[in-house]
This record gives sequence, structure tokens and C-alpha cells, in this order.
Amino acid sequence: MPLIEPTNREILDFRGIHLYHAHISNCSARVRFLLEEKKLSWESHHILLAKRENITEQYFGINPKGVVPSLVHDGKVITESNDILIYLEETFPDPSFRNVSKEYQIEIDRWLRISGEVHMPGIKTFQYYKRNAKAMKKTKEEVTLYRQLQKDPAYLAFHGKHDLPGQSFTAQDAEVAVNLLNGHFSEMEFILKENQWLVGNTYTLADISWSPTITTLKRGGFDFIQFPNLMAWYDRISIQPSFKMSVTDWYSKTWDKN
Ligand SMILES: N[C@@H](CCC(=O)N[C@@H](CS)C(=O)NCC(=O)O)C(=O)O
Repeated sequence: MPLIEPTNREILDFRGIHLYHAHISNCSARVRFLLEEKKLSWESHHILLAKRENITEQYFGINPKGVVPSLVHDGKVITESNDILIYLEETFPDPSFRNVSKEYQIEIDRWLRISGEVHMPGIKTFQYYKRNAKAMKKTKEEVTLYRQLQKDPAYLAFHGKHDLPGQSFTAQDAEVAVNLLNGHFSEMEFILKENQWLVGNTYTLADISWSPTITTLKRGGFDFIQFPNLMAWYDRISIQPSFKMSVTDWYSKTWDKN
């Protein structure tokens, strides 16, 4: 996993665990959830995406894609939520959520990779289509600043489809996203018919990574009717106090600035 060389040098002096995150963000939530499962203390740098607090030179100096989450640990920066899970697992292995056979570790890594791959074409596309509200649109000035700061072509293309009034993801985009996600949920449903957890019948990083995604999609009205075993798995995880504290409580918070 590549470490980021931050241009924002302020953070090099940070000691301990610092997390830049948003309250409603499945990528942020999976990291908060693992931190809670490992009982690690961390300092919160809460970013209000609706207020564009991520679209600043300072924040792009930490995360070159301008997205949350970003972890800073003793001055080292790690981005990409699933890479952060692996980093935390390797750095703080007790308790472990990947202490399984090599074969199962490969399977955990596959689920983490899929989680990363489907975020933009699946989850993010579905959510932006569903929440295509005026409030999410950027002003012309915000678009100009975003285009100056953002160097990643995939993010430029994604936000270019949505940012200004009159632009939006289409029902067809949403259908492609739903089909992509349903393909993975069908596989999970098949596994969870016979097993309690996604990999090796053991509670692992795969469960920790994917469960907050379900929270986000449920809030967006995603239809899970054909996946009863997946829902039972989600219920088993989401009733845990650690999940409530790190995921659902944050999702239900309101922020005066938001
Ligand atoms: N692949 C990245 C995706 C990060 C991402 O897109 N985060 C969203 C919130 S879940 C975000 O920051 N959105 C604001 C934006 O795209 O400008 C990860 O897993 O960390």
C-alpha cells in the first residue's frame, strides 16, 4: 500500500491516530468501525462534505483525491479506506480480524478489493442518483476550485456528470450501478445462506468493510428484498454497540454547519 507524500506538512508532526472523516460516508464509517472494534483511541477531524470542507488546498495536501477518509498515524498518511483497514490490522494486530488461513486471507483481500472497485461505479453512482438534490450541487466557483485541485480523471469525470444544476446521473446509470452491486450481493447471499460471516465462518475485515456500505445503501432506498440472509448478517452486525457507536450514531448526528 503506497504511503502518501503530503504537501500539507502540518500533519507530519501529528502523533497518535488522526482520522479525517465525514459522518455520513461508508468509506469513513468502515474505518471508524474497525477503530472501535480494536478499541483504539483516535482524534477526529470531521469534514462536512456538504460545506465542501474537503475542497481546499489544505485537504488536497493530505488526500490528493480530496475524499474522506484519510488516516494520519504518527505523521504517516494513508488514504483509501480499505488500505487503511489493512494498515490498522497490520499495525495493531490485537485483536485481529485477519488471523485466518492464507486461503481465507486471500478471500478477505478479494472482498476488500471489490469494496474499493465498486465504490464509484456502484455505491456512489446510486447515491448521487438518489440524492440528486439542489443542496448537493456546487456553485460555479466551487466547480472552478474543484477542477483546479482535482487531478484524478475518474473523480473529474464523476463530478463533471453531476456538479452543476441541470447535470445528473440518469436512471440508466443507476440501473447499471444496481446490477453491479446486485451481482456481489448475490454472491454474499449464497455464502451467508450456510455461513454466519463472509469468509471462513469467522468475523473478519470483510464483514467490517462491507457492513457500513449496507447502512448507506439502505438510507438511499436500495432494494435488498431478494437478499434475506444478507439482511440477517447485517442485523447481526448492526445491533452491536461498536457498530452503533461508530456508524449509526454518526449517521444520525446533525451538524449545525450541515
Ligand atoms: N476509494 C475511496 C473513496 C473515497 C470517497 O469517495 N469518499 C467519499 C465519501 S464516502 C467522498 O469523500 N466524497 C466526496 C467527493 O467525492 O468529493 C476510499 O475507499 O477511501
